[in-house]
Amino acid sequence: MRRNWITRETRACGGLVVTLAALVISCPLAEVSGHDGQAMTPEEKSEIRDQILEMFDHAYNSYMDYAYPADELMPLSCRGRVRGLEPNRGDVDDSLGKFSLTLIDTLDTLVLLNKLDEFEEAVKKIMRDVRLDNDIVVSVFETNIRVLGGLLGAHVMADVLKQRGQRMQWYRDELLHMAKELGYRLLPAFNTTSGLPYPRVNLRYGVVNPLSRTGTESDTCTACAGTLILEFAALSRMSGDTIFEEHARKAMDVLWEKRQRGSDLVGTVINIHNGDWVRRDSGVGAGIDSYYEYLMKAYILLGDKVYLERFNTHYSAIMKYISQPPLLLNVHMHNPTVNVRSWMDSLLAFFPGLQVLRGDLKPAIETHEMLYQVTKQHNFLPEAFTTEFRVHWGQHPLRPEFAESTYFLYKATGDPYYLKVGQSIVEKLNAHARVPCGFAAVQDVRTGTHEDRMDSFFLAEMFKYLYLLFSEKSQLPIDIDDYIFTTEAHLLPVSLSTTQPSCLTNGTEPPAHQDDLFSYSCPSAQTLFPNNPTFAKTIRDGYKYLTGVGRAQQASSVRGIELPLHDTGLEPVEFLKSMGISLTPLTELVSASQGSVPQDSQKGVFKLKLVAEVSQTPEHEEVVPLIVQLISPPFLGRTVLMAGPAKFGLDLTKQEHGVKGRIMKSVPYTACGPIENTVELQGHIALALRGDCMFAAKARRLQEAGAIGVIFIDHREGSSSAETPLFQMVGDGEPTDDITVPLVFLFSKEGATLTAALQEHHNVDVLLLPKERQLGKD
Ligand code: DMJ
Repeated sequence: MRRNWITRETRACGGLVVTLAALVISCPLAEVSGHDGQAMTPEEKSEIRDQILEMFDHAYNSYMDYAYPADELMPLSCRGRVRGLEPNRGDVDDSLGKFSLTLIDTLDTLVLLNKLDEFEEAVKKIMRDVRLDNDIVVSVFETNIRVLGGLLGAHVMADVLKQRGQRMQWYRDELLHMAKELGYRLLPAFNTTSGLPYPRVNLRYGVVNPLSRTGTESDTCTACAGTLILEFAALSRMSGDTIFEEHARKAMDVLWEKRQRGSDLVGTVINIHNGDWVRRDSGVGAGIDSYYEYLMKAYILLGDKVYLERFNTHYSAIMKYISQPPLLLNVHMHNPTVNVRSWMDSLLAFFPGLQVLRGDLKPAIETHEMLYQVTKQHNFLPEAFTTEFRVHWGQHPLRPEFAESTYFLYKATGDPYYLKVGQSIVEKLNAHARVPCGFAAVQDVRTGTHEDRMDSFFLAEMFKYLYLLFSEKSQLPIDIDDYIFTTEAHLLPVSLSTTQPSCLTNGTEPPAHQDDLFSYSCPSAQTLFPNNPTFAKTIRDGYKYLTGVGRAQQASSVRGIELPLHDTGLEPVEFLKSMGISLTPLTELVSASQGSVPQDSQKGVFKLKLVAEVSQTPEHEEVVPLIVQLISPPFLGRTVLMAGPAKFGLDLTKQEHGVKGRIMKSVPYTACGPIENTVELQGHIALALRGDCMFAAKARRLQEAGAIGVIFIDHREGSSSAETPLFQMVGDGEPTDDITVPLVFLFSKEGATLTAALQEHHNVDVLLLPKERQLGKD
C-alpha cells in the first residue's frame, strides 16, 4: 500500500522526514543482535507479550467488572469513580463526563490486542449505554483526545473489521455518529473572539447558557488549544462537515501567530480572549507537549506543509534553547537563555518519540536514556524530578509516555536494548502497581504507596505501546504502519487526506504521484550509520550512570589519589577517617582482585574510596521524620526523641505499629570491630556511636550479632535535631539488601537522653516509628 504522506514529504523536504517515516513506519526490524549484550530470543519476546496480554486482561476486566459504566476504575476500592459521588479532585475530574470514559478510550486497544469479541461487545455497550448530553462540565482537551479520539479510532477499526466481511457486519457507523454529536457539543467552546477555545464546556448547555456553570474562564493551556486538529480534522473528513477542522485550524493559527518572534517559542498558558501569554515559561512537557506533537502529526495526517514548517521552526527553537542533552529544561520564552526551573516533568517523556518521528535520533536516544536512569532509580518516572534526578513531585499516575518513546526508539533503531527497557516497564508495573482490582497509580514513588485511581490512558496508551513493542508486524490484526497515533494513542489512518480530502485548500499541495519512493527511502540503522552499527549504544553509554544506579561500584567509586604519607603513614589516614572517609591501601584492593601490585602502591599511593555517609536531600525532598519513643516505665511514651531515617534497612513507614525492643549498647560502642556482647544484644535494639566506619558496616555487624534494630548516635558533641535538619543515612556504595533491620539516627543531645535513661533504668523499651504515628499523640 502507498503511504501518501511519505511520498508527499519526499517532494517537499528532500527526504528528511522520509528518513523518519521510513525508520518508524516502513523498515522491517532486522533481527539485530543486542549492542549491550541484551539480545532477546523470539521465545522471550513472546513470553513478555503474553504477560502484557494477561496484564491488560486484569486491568480491563477489573474496569468492566467493578466500574463500568462509570468513567474510571478505583482499583483500591474496587468500584467505579462517579463524578459527584467521590470527593472532588479538582481539574483531574474534568475528564469525567459520565460517558464511560475508560471503555471508549480502550476500544481500539481491544482491536490492536486482537480482542475482537470484546471489541464487538464493547461497541454494542457504548451504543446502548453512553449519553453524550449530560449536564456536566468537562475539559475540552481531555474530552477531545480521550472520547472523540476514542470514538474515531474505534470507528476506523470497526470499519476495517467490517470490510473484511466477517465481524461487525451489523455496524452502521454508529460510533462516527456519536463522534459527530460529541464534536457539536464541544463546538461552543470556540465561541471566543480569538478563536482559542474555552478550556471547559458543559456537554448539555455549552458555554454561554446560564445553566452551563462554565464560560467564566479567561485562560487555557497551549496544549489544550493546540491538541485538537487531528481529531477535529478526522471528524470533518469522515463526517463531511468542515466546521470542526476549521475551528481546530484557527486555534493552531492563533498559537502560531502568538509565538514569541525572537525565540520562536510559545508559553504555557494563554488568554483566550486577547491572546496574551499568561505564563511565559516554555518547555516541551506539561502545558505545551502535544501542541508540538500535533503540528508534526497534522502534517503527516493531513499533508499540509504549513504544519510541518511551523513544527520545524519550533523544533529548531526547542533544540536551541530547551534541549540541553540529555535534559529538556523550561526557559522563559522572551529570554530563552535563562532556565526557569531546575526540574523536569514526566510528560516530556513523549518527546524522544516525537524526535524519532522528526528523524533526530541522537538527542532522542540521549533523553530517553536519561529517563531510563530515572526509572531505574525510582521504579517509575515521578511527575517531576530535578536535574539531579531526585524526586520533585513523587506521584506517578501510570503515565505511558516513557513506554511510547521506548517503542518509537525500538522501531527506529531495532536495538533490542529497548526491549529490555520495555521489559523493565512491564516488571515494575506488575511489582509496584498491580493490585487485586487492576493497577493503581503510585502516590509517591519514594514510598510506593498507592492511589485509588487508574486513569483511562493506562488502557488506551500503555498497553498499546507495550504490546506493539513486543509484537512482530505479522502478529497484529492491522498494518500498524498505515496509522498515526493521536496523543492518546488512538489510531487514525494516514490515508485520510487522500481518501477523504478536506474542502479547505490553503496552499496544500495535492498528493504526490510517485509510485513507490519507499523502496529507496527506507534506510535502516545500518544505512544511516554505516560505520557505526553500535550507534545507539555509543550515544547511550555517555549517559549510563547519570543517577548512579547500576554503576559498577569498584570502577566508579574508587579513585586513585596520591597522599603525602609521612613515615608512619598514619596522620593523613586518621585525618581522613575523622572526616568519614575510609581508606583501603591499593595493595589490598589489587591483591584481592588480581594478585599483582602495581609500582605506585609501594610508594604509598592509596585508592581513596569516597563514600558519602548521608544523602544530600534537596530542599523539596522531605526526609520522613522518625522517632524513638521510650515506652517502658517510668517514661510510658512521654519521652519522644526525634530521629532520622536510613535509605536502607527496614522501611519503618511501612510498619503499621513500628518496631519495639529493649535497648542495649554495642561493645565496641562504634560497632566497627567484632561485636563482643552478642549474647546481650540478641533480640534487642543496639545503640552504636557514629564514626570510624560506615553506618552500613555497623548495621551488618549488629544484625549478625542478633540485634533487631540499630539506633546510631551522633559522635559530634552538642548536635541536636533542634539545630540540625534531619538527614537520611545511606549505604556504603555496595548493595544493602542484606540489611533488614530498622535503622534510625539520633543527634548527640537526643542520644544522651537515651543513654542516660539506660544508665539509670537498665531496662528501657523503645518504639521506633514515623513521627506522625507517635503513640498517644492524640
Ligand atoms: C494522555 O492523556 C495524553 O498522552 C496527553 O497528551 C498527555 N498525557 C496523558 C497521559 O499521561
